[in-house]
Order: sequence, then structure tokens, then C-alpha cells
Amino acid sequence: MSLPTDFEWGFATAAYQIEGAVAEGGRGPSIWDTFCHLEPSKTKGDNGDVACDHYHRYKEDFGLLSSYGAKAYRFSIAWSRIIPLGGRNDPVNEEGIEFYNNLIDSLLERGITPWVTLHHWDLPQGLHDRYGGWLNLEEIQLDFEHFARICFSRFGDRVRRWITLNEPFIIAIYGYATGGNAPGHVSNTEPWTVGKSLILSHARAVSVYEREFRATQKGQIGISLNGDFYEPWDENDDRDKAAAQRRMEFHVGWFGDPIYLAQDYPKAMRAQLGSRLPEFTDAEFALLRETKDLVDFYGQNYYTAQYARHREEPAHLNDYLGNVTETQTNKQGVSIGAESGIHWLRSSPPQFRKFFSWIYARYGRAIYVTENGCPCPGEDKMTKEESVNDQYRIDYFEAHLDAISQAVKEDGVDIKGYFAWSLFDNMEWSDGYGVRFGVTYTDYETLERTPKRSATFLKETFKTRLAGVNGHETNGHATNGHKVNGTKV
Ligand code: GBH
Repeated sequence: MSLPTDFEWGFATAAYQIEGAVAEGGRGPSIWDTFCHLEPSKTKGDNGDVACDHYHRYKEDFGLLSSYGAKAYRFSIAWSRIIPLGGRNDPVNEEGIEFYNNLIDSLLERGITPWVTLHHWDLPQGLHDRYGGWLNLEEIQLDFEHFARICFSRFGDRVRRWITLNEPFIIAIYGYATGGNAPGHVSNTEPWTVGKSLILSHARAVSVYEREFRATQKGQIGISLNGDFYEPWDENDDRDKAAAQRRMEFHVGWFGDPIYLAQDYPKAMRAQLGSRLPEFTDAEFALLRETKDLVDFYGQNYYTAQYARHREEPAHLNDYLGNVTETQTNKQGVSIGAESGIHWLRSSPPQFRKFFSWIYARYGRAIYVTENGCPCPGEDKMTKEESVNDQYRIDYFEAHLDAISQAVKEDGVDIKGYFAWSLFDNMEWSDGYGVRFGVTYTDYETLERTPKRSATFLKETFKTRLAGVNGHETNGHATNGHKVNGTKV
């Protein structure tokens, strides 16, 4: 179960989930600050005001990263620390720039490669108030472009890996269809408008990077999409097979097809959503064509898989799944995987492996796993001593890393890196602090961090996997005659 020796690996986090210090260093409010202070609470009474206090403790946290052997670290920039009001004509906050400069420098001093996500859900409240944020296609893409340019110009001399957006599907659907995430809108038109804004904002950031920075900075840029892998509920029913495909097109293809193929949204989406799915103009298609081959990698956040069952009746107006019913057991009653500490996540490594082939066949791009992880069953109720003994998480990581090895060596998929979610337990958005995804236990009373066993497991397993099966250094090529690593099969 070896991996190429140059395989990148580390841990991922997001600004709002860990930083705290929301009113310090000149930071402006984001839609998540507002959302977490609504009454009655939509976030289990929790908020990110303090979170893990990473803002003040990042040096200690990077000590942990080093002790875990991480080669890379994925974090996000809080837009409202850089531009407190968010807009292209608003002042830049030098204190915010300095915070991220220090962060980047201390990573580099430790030999850890920074992977920077420009936007992980914490839209400046100022832009939401001014023009509706992602709902205003014309304004938001210009403001995002400006924000991206500032980040490239101020950090790009040292940052060589950029992720434009984290999970546009979640931003659009949970923010504007279900209302489960900030800004909490419930609509059956807004998510599709927001989706288009996200696609074009991404493309503009890629274009700016190409025109103004790539030649000197020589970095790479991509986007992180999320999506489960779907199996047919009845494997003998063609309608369920089609439902599984359709579901993945609604999840991944919605963004992947325009971004990586410069194509319109998947046909199944057009068919179901009609004019609620905004068209791309000729100029917008030109931008997508210009940028599609400039996106260096495909980032995948993967947590679980599900079954998809077709529905007889026409799609409901509020449907965003592709008119399927999602289940965790199939027609025979077989579970998609072992239950974790959160209802939506069951450990599904075989589907992880299948998903890589699905993505690679469709987009043919180098893949980085930009998030993967889980909470252990019952972990929300555990003491520290119980939580650090996280055998379920160890098994989960091991099986998912095995799936990556198989996808690389046997299926010929070009997978270049892996980020475990997350470095430590943190603010799990609408689930608050109860749900623990960390390889480090966070005591939210004292803010003490304690490594869980899974942190040591990852360090050891990558040492072994990257050294090759027999302990010999490998060049990343399988010895069984199959071509791997970047060679499409
Ligand atoms: C990622 O989202 C995020 O990028 C990261 O910030 C987060 O901490 C991590 O996952 C762990 O959750 O069935 O209605 O309860 C993953 C996307 C969105 C997937 C919510 C599961 C379940 C919603 N997740 N979804 S529900």
C-alpha cells in the first residue's frame, strides 16, 4: 500500500473554525459571525468568537504539525481580516496581512508547505449587506478577483499552492437553499444564481493568477469540490444507476463541468431546473475556456458515500439532489459503511476508490484530496482520555489511504496529495463544538491541545507508505508493469 515518494500530505483547517479573535487585528465581521449569534441559535448555541484561539496560538499549533511529520498544511484566509468590509474600493487591513505573513513564515521555517484556501465560507458581512454577497453576480466576481489579487501579491512570493474556493456546492445549497449555513436563506432560485457567481469568481481568480503572477511566482491553483460517491440503491435497476450518476452530476458536475471542461452545466441539471439555472453568456464561456486548462489540480473533499434511488414523481421545485432519494442502506439492507460519530457519515473507502476513477475519467486532472476525516462514534460525549484513543478514526484513515494507493497503482489515477480533516477539533459550523473531527483533542475550557492516537498513526503510516512497500525508496511507479502517476489509462 505504498504511495509515490513525492506524495504531499498534511492537515487541513479553515479560518472561522479555528482562529477566534473575531474582533481583533482589525478583522471585520463575516456572515458566519452574524449567523452564529442569531437568536434562537442555529449553531447549537456555539460561535467562533474564540474557537481554538489559533489566532494567538498558531506557533504552538505548528509545533504540533511538525511533531506529526506533516509536509503540508492547508488553511484558509479570513477575507474580512484582509479587507474588513470586503470590497474592491474598501481599505486593506495591514494587520490582517501581517497575521497571515507570520503564519506563512512560521510554516516555512518548519519546512511545511502552505496550501492556502482563499475562501472557506466566511464571506465579509459588508458585502452581504451592501449588495447581497454571492447573489450579486456582477459585483461579487469583481470583489473576489480583487481579494484574490491582494492575496497573490502579498503572499504569493512564498505561497505556491492556492485553492480558490472550498466546496461551492455547500456555499450555494446550505447557505441559500436549506438555510443550514450562513447566511441562512431558504430559496429554490438563489442557490443556482450563487453557483454561477462562485464559478465565475473562481475563473477570475485563476485568470488574474495567470496574467499577473504565475510567471514570477510559479505556483499552482485549483478548487476544492465536495461530493459523496453514489451507488445505485438497487444495483439491478437501470433507473437507480442513472439516479446515482445524476446525483453526482448535481454535486460535482454543477461546478466541475463549467470549470474543468468549459461546458454548460450537466444536461440533467438543465433538464430539471430549466431557466432557474442561469445561462453563461458568450463572454463568460470565453472566460471559462481561457481558464479551464490553467486550473492545475482538482481538489476533492471526501467523507462518505450513499445510495441513490430514483423517484417516480417529477422533481419537486425545492429539489437540489437530482430527483433522487438518498439512503445509507441499499435494497438488500446493506449499509454503505460503519457508522461514525455523525449521522451523515459512514466510512466508505471502496467508494472513495471508485470516485477517483469517476472524477479522473471526467476531468483528467491531477487530484489532491483536500479533506478526509471523521468523528468517532460517541466522541461528542467522551472524556479527553477516551477521545484520544480514537481507533475508529485510525481505521478510517488507514482504509481511505489504502483506497488511494489502489486508485493510484491499480486504476492509474493521478493522485498527488492528501489532507486529513482536521488538525484539531474545531467549530463544526452548524453542529458547534460537539462534533470532533480532529487528530488533536481540543479542551474548549482550557484550550489545551492533546494529540490523539490517530496523529501518531498518520505520521507512522506515511513514513512507511512513502518509503515503499519493502522499505525501499520508490520513484512512485508501480512495479507490476502498469503505468501510473499522471499516465491516463
Ligand atoms: C466539510 O464540509 C467542510 O469543508 C469543513 O469545513 C467541515 O468541517 C468538514 O467538512 C466536516 O463536516 O445531513 O443536513 O446534516 C463537508 C460538507 C456539509 C457534508 C453538510 C455533510 C451534512 C448535512 N458537509 N453535510 S446534514
